[in-house]
Amino acid sequence: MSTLNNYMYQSFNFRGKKKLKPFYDLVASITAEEFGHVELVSTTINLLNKSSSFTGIPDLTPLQNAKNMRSTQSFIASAQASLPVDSMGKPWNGEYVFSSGNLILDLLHNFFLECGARTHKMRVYEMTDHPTAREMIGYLLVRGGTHILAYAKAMEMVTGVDVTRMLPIPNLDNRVFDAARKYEDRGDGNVLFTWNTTGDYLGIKQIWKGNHPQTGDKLRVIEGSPKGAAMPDLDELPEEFAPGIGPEEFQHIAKRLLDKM
Ligand code: MN3
Repeated sequence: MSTLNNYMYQSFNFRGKKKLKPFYDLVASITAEEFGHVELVSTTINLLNKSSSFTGIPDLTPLQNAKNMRSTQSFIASAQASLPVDSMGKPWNGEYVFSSGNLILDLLHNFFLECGARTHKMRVYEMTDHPTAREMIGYLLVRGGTHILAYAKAMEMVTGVDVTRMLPIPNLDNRVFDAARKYEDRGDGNVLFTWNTTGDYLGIKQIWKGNHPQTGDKLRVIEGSPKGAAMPDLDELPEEFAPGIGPEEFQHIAKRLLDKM
């Protein structure tokens, strides 16, 4: 949420888009990627909550497990789904957006934000061996790594300071993580996308070039978006009244019980 909204407002507010096109293109195209990442995390949360309840009439207490869940609110205010809150339920808010209008300061902030996000991902990875969670974290570790490098290279272009010498933060290679290794081997860590096929945002080629400072691999810009994968069709949850249209099974059970009364 923070990377998406920070880059989104910075791109909307960007001054000197023509003169500083590579930097505008970088912030704008990474915004597009972050939108996809929020959806990926949201989908993962929905999948992880699977089987925390059962389908049954209210008197059977089908949501009984929710009482002892960390985010009980997710079972009350939503149907066991994602909400823009942290792991303790504290809501995300607009104060987390930094859009100073100063390009170096914004790039520095974005670099910090991505390094912080990388730290959080690594810690959450250490908390769970759930394959769905790990798959998501492994993939995002690799993609987040490209964003860290992209902002480091952008800062180097503006200031001459070789920020890439600080990397990786934290100092641990992505290949240590089982779930990240295949994405590294596939070369996902060397690619930036334009998320567009009309020739816009190709200015990122002026920043994303040369070789990866850790692997030596050639950095590539791909015009367009990554291939993606099929979206899971999330099951209906009659016990949460979701989606609430045509939960046949639930209606039948309830009707049978009422008929008996
Ligand atoms: Mn990112």
